Amino acid sequence: MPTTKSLPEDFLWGFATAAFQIEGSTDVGGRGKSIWDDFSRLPERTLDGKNGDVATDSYKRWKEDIALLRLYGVRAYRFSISWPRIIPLGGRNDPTNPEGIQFYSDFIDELIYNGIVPFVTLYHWDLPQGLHDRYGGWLKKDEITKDFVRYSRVCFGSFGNRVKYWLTINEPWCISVLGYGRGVFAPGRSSNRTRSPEGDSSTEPWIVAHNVILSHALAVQLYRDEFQPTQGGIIGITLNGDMTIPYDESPENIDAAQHALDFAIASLSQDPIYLGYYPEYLKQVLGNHLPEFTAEEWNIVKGSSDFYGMNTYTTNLCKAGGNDIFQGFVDYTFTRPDGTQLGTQAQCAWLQTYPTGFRQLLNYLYKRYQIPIYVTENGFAVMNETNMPIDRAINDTNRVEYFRGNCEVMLAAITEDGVDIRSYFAWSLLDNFEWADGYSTRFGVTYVDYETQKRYPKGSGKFVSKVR
Ligand code: PNW
Repeated sequence: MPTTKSLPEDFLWGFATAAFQIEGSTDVGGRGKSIWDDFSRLPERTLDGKNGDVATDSYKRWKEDIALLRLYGVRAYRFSISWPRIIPLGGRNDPTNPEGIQFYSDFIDELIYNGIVPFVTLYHWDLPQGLHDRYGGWLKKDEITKDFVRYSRVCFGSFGNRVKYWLTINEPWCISVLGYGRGVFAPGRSSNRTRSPEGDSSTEPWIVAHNVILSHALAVQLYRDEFQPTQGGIIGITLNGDMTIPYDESPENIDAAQHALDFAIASLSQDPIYLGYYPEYLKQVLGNHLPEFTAEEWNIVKGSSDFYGMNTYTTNLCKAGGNDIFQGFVDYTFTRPDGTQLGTQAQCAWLQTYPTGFRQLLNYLYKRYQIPIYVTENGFAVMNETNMPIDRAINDTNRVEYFRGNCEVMLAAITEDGVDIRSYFAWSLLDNFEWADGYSTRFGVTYVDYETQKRYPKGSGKFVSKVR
């Protein structure tokens, strides 16, 4: 078991959430609409047909959430600000909403009062619907970059005297591929016409990724120029990416695992941001569908993150010859050649426990980018937890095993491999609106009874609270 003695003194550990997944109260407090509001209300967009109107009611129960954080004794809390609460229509000339600003200001004060470090994400997928309607949101570079920078300015100006850790954007890959390629996340655009009346999966995801990266980089430039010198915080982006390993020792599958890494991890944002170029394999696959940055833009993009923000959940075995462009034409499986499973299966198909892969990925990223790593998400959804009686659900041994394994290898990566890791945020503080899965998949270390909104700490919450 990791102890206080083994993790660095100032290591930030705690739990993470995102505004749309917990707040509810979508039409309260002057909030504008986000692209997830209507999308989640459409038929068949979420597994259980539910939407984010109530979620875990955290807009109203925020003091309960902070009491939970205190109970777990965390050092830090990662949460996101809802753009449409700050600027209801979203745009650079639209009015700000004092009530929304006050909400987060009070929240931040209360965290600090309780000795909890706020770690704040500016954008966790709840784009103001107004911007999507006005000009197509993330598709329109000249508009979205300016609007995101103005939103960031309002946040740095309002909260930056107290917030010292900023994440611009959560997971460009999910925003672009799931929102504009597969069309399973808002705004649900896709070439698949049974899913979406509009969209072009061959071009839009790459345009969106490009604009997301540029918006991030411009917000960082603003922070560094105008706020960092006096506020003294750090800023970066957080990127999803899971480890990939070859299915077997055949040369084509060894290549496939590297291609998958190039595609899912290095490609869309990591290499551009940390190294200043795109990986060859990505250019090869996307050809002229990959928008290039101008020399001036590259200057802004390269080095635009003070650290590596890492969201990671699992490891995939890779086989050559897949037909899914979003995975770099590589097939993923959890079943080894001998028929055994890589790890314990989670409720979502894409997730199994595999600590060794987490350690490999930490080493791979640190070697490749040579920058401190902040683990900003890592978590597990126990199978069938939703249908269990509460007393069984809170006894979540598979989730405890997941965290035990990953925390052990993380400690080994720090102490034995010399990887510079500065934070660990378990996803998530409490069960919440799991996007397209609705409430049917639970990632929380706290069980939420959605009838009563009562919170019940699970075994995993108690376990992670001892990892420090
Ligand atoms: C992350 N995938 O999303 C998000 O940052 C969280 O908001 C979310 O609740 C959490 O992981 C658990 O899903 C992901 O399909 C969504 O590989 C989908 C994938 C990965 C990450």
